[in-house]
Amino acid sequence: MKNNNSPAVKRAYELAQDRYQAAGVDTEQALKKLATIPISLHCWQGDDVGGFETNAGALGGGLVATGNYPGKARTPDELRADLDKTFSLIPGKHRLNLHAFYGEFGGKKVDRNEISAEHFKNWIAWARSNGLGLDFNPTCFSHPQSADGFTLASRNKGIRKFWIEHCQLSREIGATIGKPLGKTCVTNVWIPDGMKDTPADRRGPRERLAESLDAVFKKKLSPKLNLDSVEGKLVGIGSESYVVGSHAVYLGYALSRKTLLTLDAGHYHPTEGIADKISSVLQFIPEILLHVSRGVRWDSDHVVTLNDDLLAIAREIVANNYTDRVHIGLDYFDASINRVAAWTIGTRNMIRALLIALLEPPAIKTSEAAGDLTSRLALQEEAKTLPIGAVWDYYCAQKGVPVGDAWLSEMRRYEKTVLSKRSE
Ligand code: RNT
Ligand code: ZN
Repeated sequence: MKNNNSPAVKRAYELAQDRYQAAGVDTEQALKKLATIPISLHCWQGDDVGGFETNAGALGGGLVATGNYPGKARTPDELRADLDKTFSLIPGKHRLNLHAFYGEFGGKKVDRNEISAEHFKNWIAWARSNGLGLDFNPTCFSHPQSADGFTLASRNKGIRKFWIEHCQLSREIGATIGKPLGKTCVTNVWIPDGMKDTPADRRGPRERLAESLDAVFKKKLSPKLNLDSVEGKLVGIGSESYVVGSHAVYLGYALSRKTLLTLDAGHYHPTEGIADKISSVLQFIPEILLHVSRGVRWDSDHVVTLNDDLLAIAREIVANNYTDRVHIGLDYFDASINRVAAWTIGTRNMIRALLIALLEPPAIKTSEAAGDLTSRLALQEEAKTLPIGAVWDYYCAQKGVPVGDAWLSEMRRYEKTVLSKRSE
């Protein structure tokens, strides 16, 4: 049951509206604003970071998608169909984040340093007809040239050159994508380079990385079409002792070279969140990209849940008026549950967290400004049980997507009629 026109949803909303109004919050305005914030869904949740290259190899770069839930997308058409389904369960207009190895290569071997926008023309046409924006990523893993765990920071000049070319082409594709969609593409560079055990030289690889990145970004592209971002990391599988592209490296790089910086929620110490970093780095960097993820004990890329970390991230974006400067992307991959559900759960949570932030009673901020920290804490705690659910349900109904857990039965229907017909 879709429940969309249920009078109960409307009634509950009207009661909630009164309640929020008493707290100084205009729910209509919050919903209007919410509709303008796109979330970039990561294509790689749909097939366990597999990609569509001819003779694709195993997943590399220390990335692991555990689980073998049936029905994963095997072709670009299947992945798009799964995304169509997912987008029909999520309120608002959003974006898709593509990785380079999701190109359509027509059964031919097209190496990473040979890709072009031509290989993404179906994605562009699909995004266009659905009013979606696209983002892009060079794929610097799962490839023989990254077999020893090094790419842009490799000692080997030929290997560095190969990945520089791949990243250069990726940016060009980003810019080409940006044009027909009329929406800027954010191209994010993440590389796996690092060492399992204690390095003897921490400096050399970082110098080589900076030099390679300078070559990658040498050509100026219009920021209206493409924005470049760099993503650091603390540790990875196989890079437990040293990651060349640490947070500090990329913070310095982004500041000095004027690129965007990507903050991935799973890429810091286990108790270190990214929420506090948002207003820190935005003092000095105009725009950032987020990879909203959920690490459980390590960078495990679990499906994003509505936990304190997520609420804090959304709150920092909204409370500081950063919605134009923060590009919100998701980054997780769970192969142990239905993949359409994984996308839907995480994205609905991201939007829900933004809504909660938009509904924050203004008295929280004003009490702090007045030095009344007692009221600040009291109001922060009271705000937690304001009728957010009624506003969220109404938003879903307004946007024509299932209310509450009604999306689950729609997803099950899709699973039964489409996903269960797929075999490996
Ligand atoms: C890896 C990074 C990176 C990848 C994707 C697939 O630790 O988070 O963003 O997850 O590029
Ligand atoms: Zn990431």
